[in-house]
Amino acid sequence: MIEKLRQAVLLGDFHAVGEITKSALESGLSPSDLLDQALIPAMDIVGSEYECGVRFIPEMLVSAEAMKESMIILRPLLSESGVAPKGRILIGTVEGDLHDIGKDLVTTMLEGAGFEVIDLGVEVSADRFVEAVLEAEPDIVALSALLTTTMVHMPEVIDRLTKAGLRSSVMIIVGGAPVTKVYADQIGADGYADDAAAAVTMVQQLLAAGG
Ligand code: B1M
Repeated sequence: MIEKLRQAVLLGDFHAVGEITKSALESGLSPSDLLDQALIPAMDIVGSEYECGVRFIPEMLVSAEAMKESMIILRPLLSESGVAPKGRILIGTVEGDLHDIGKDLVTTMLEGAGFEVIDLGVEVSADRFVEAVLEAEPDIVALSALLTTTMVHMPEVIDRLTKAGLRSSVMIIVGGAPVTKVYADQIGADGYADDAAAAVTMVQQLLAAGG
């Protein structure tokens, strides 16, 4: 079942992805089994094939859309919680970057852990983050970037928040494939997480430490 799902994502077969996801859940596999063993590994293969020149952007997009078909089914299961919000998180993918699957996964896991999440979407400018912080007064701002060329917008957001006098009222966490703990420290972020589960732990730790 796992292998079938991985193959269906690789082929970008939307219909099969939906059907296999449902059957796999019925057969007792958990949403995180499907995510960790089929969906994320499939996207890693897609990325490697793109890098090697055997896959092109439209094919990469078709696989991403197929993965989303599965996520539509998995998301409510991953975010089942029923607990009162433990804090408010503002999340977005930074300017120039339209990758949203990882950000959406972080959002889902945070919601599942009982946080209220306001998702600003993709290609979010530093100014938009500042505006949204003023409007929503979140506890934490979460920045995602998937490109080495867009992660440079993370310090820009931090800088803009500082200039707007808002830096001390929010904590900032960063993540995404090219982002590292060293980079997070360099740019003055409060936290870094390398996957969605770690993002939940990081948010919990920061809120516990910050009171
Ligand atoms: Co893009 N792409 N892409 N792409 N793409 C990558 C990222 C790439 C690594 C592929 C490769 O070359 N091997 C490469 C980046 C190289 C680099 O900069 N280092 C790349 C490139 C080059 C590009 C374009 C520039 C291609 C081009 O046009 N020439 C272009 C850029 C467009 C743009 O953004 N302006 C582009 C376009 C696209 C598509 C539109 C076709 C599509 C995105 C569709 C979508 O998101 N709606 C796409 C895809 C699908 C990928 C790969 C194949 C898969 C990304 C993904 O969804 N992974 C990717 C290769 C790869 O990652 N294996 C690739 C699954 C997802 C669950 O993982 O997003 O890493 P990820 O999220 C993880 C963690 O990173 C972390 O938790 C998540 C869950 O565990 N995380 C956080 C993410 N955000 C976090 C925030 C946190 C904490 C953790 O706290 C705030």
